[in-house]
Amino acid sequence: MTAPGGLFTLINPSTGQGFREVPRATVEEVDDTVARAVVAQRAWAELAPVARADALRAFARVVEAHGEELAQLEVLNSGHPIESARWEAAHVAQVLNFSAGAPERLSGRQIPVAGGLDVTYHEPYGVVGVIVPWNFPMTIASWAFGPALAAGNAVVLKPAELTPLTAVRLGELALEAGLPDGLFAVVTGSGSVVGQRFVTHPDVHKVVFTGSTEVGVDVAAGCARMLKPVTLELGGKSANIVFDDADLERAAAAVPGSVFDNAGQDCCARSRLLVQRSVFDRFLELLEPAVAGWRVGDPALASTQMGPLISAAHRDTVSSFLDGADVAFRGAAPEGAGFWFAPAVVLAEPGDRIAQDEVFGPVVAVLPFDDEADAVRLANDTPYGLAGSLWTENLGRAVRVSRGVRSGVLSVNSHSSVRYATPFGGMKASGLGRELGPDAAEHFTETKNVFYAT
Ligand code: TAP
Repeated sequence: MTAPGGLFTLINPSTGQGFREVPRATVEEVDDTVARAVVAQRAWAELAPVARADALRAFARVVEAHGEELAQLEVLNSGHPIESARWEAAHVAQVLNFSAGAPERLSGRQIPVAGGLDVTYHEPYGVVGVIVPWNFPMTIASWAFGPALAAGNAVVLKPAELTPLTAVRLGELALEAGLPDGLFAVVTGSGSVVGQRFVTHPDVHKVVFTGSTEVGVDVAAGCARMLKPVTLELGGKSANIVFDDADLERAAAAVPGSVFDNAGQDCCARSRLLVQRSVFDRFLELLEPAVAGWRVGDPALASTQMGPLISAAHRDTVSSFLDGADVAFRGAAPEGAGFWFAPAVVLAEPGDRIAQDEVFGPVVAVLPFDDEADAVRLANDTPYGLAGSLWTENLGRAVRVSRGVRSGVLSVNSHSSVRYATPFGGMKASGLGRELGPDAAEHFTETKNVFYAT
């Protein structure tokens, strides 16, 4: 295979072996794709809302029919355990089906004014540029392309260079489902070339960026220079708060899933475990067997709960967090080829690097707290504000603490964060704007007000 911008070799994180080459698009190729998207979008926006809804449902059906294929691609390219990857493929179809309800519900308003009729319309932006990271390649992409298409936009999607395969396949499946050529295009390549071109291209009218806070700030600054709206889904350092009145057995059993899921490469990972001092030792006793029982290994096996990290370089970064750390105990991981890393539970102080910075790996920092006010103070004591959990049997406390923690997504006696029907996004350095939920499609429109004199 040859490509004007060169090729990038994909590595299977379970084996460390290269298995495929993918083109790196040039700026000229991005520009050609955007030009086709501009044409496709005009026709798409003129379709009857019910026709856009039908087209998205057809896309959902094709994704469903290819769910196993998409899941297997994610196992190969990203090292996700097969059961997680199956959930992810099904979730993409659910997001499309949910988004298909939007075109016929994006109604404007009729506002009473003197001398005529005043009406608001939800107009699509035009072409939306979507930049996604490598940790959940297909689900995160769908949170943007589903509602953006529903609202009448075209989408150009840039997957992370490390994990483009499911995005590329989704682009092909959109065509198989009958979506017009150019309406949903996937461009592989680097962030500094393809992603940046989305930021600077005058015909890309909105950018959705999911990734690190550092790059997100640059993308937002570039968009500001173009007066281009941007949605940012960024990093996290979420707290999992366990009060002494909680069901401790249940809370401890849930910890591994809350932070080691996807090998901790999850923006919502509850990577700070805050435990009330009166039950601190007891809780760690309950946690140790739960961590030891967390099954790390071959992602192709249905019994596997955690696969490898994404790359050798990322494993080095994660590993550096354990240098000099007070490791309480660790789980198991395979030896040999592949970017394996045994889950780790670390005792930490609030100011420690491991208690402040996003690790993006299967490492949890445990800290004691004294009372409710202390728990809220500690939970808010990082620049981030994406997700979090609290475990308590006291309803009043659940209400007070969930209102006090500055995070976009919280769960009580649970560590779930994502549902296609509910809003998702971060506060503080974790982002700007919301995805998913009842208003998702509206976020891909701008309001036009028209006064008809009578
Ligand atoms: P980044 O390095 O920020 O990369 C994210 C995406 O941005 C990739 O597609 C990357 O392309 C692209 N990119 C890099 N530099 C760019 C630039 N100058 N202009 C435009 N695009 C650029 O993040 P990552 O390491 O892939 O992902 C991990 C981070 O994402 C973590 O901080 C995590 O918390 C965050 N994350 C947040 C969420 C939500 S929903 N809040 C979800 C998942 C992940 P290439 O890498 O291909 O060059």
